[in-house]
Amino acid sequence: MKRIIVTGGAGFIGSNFVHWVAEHQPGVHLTVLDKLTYAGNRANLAGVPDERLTFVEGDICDAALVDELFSAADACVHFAAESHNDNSIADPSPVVRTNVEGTFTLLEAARKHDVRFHHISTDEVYGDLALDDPARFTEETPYRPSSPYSSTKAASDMLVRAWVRTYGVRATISNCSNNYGPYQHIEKFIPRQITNIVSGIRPKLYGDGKNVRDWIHTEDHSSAVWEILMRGEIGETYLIGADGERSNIEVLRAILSEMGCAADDFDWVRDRPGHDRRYAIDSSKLRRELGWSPVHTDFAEGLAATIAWYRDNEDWWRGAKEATEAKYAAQGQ
Ligand code: NAD
Ligand code: TDX
Repeated sequence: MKRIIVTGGAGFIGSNFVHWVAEHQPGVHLTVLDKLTYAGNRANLAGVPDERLTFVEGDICDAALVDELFSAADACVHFAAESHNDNSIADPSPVVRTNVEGTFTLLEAARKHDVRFHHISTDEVYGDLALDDPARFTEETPYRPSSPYSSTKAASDMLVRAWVRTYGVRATISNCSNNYGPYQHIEKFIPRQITNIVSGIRPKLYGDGKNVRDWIHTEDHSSAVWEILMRGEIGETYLIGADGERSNIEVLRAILSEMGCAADDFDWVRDRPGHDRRYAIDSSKLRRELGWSPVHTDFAEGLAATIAWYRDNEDWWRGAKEATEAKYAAQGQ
């Protein structure tokens, strides 16, 4: 696989994947297809050598463009999505279009041109777990999505499975837990709190702060996706996670402490409607069958590096801060 299309490669996880491949996999050429929505940023790809990368600004729902790109590709790794739950609750329309219709458009091109397809999905398709439930999600957990965002990700997973079985499309799916690291949009939990503190705004915690997310460093997500793309079994689903369960209040207190603030220096705000309580991934299939394991196993260290990145790259996020906070303020968050 020498020619790989990366959809959503100017977003958070997609751009980290492009950097990871450029650094670790010589001989691979990447074509990024990205619409550059509010969440996409061409600057996320700065530093990737020109000869390794072609950047195409465009929409994954544009069938003619997608067909042209797939006619000259060996594989596609599909990251592009409307990825934020709060936005999907405020306005589900672009979420349904990009996540469902966009995935359909890509699958049709993969079918026509026999392109290997890897679909990036989320643990949120499984709904949530109770805080005291000993269970974690596995590949066999039934789908039970809660939000407009997670329901469209579930729908796109179902399309992929149907295109494998009906048309023989060579596809795999991965469902990953919450990512953190550089280049994450400041609407998301960890970068929002870091950039709030840098800006003199108090961090904002939803509900009772006890909701649990299972954190993984985005570089570990990239290495797992690469293993699945190279050695995963067609038609299979792999869960990606790094045993990183933490409550939101625990993560916020770690940020406050690392940034020299008092433990109660934050505001409680309105909860997210339908807020999932807990996510937890059992990634033993991926570890057992493909031999993958995470490198970033020290969350405190990964968080400190992420805080340092946002402090050092204020130019990257400053322009989006006011509008992001105004949107949250209008929602009581
Ligand atoms: P992001 O919002 O940071 O980036 C999404 C990218 O997709 C942006 O560059 C945007 O411009 C692009 N895009 C959006 N609509 C498009 C369209 N119609 N055509 C072409 N490009 C379009 O998202 P992210 O957090 O990097 O998530 C990437 C993928 O990983 C998504 O599929 C998401 O569901 C999945 N995922 C995310 C997480 C997480 O913690 N962020 C966890 C598990 C899975
Ligand atoms: O200001 C905040 N305060 C707060 O308490 C924000 C923005 C969030 N939260 C809470 C809500 C969640 O319990 O923090 C948790 C994490 O929130 P998000 O960063 O919005 O992530 P989440 O909703 O868990 O979804 C993320 O992980 C799974 C990604 O955005 C999805 O794309 C991915 O599928």
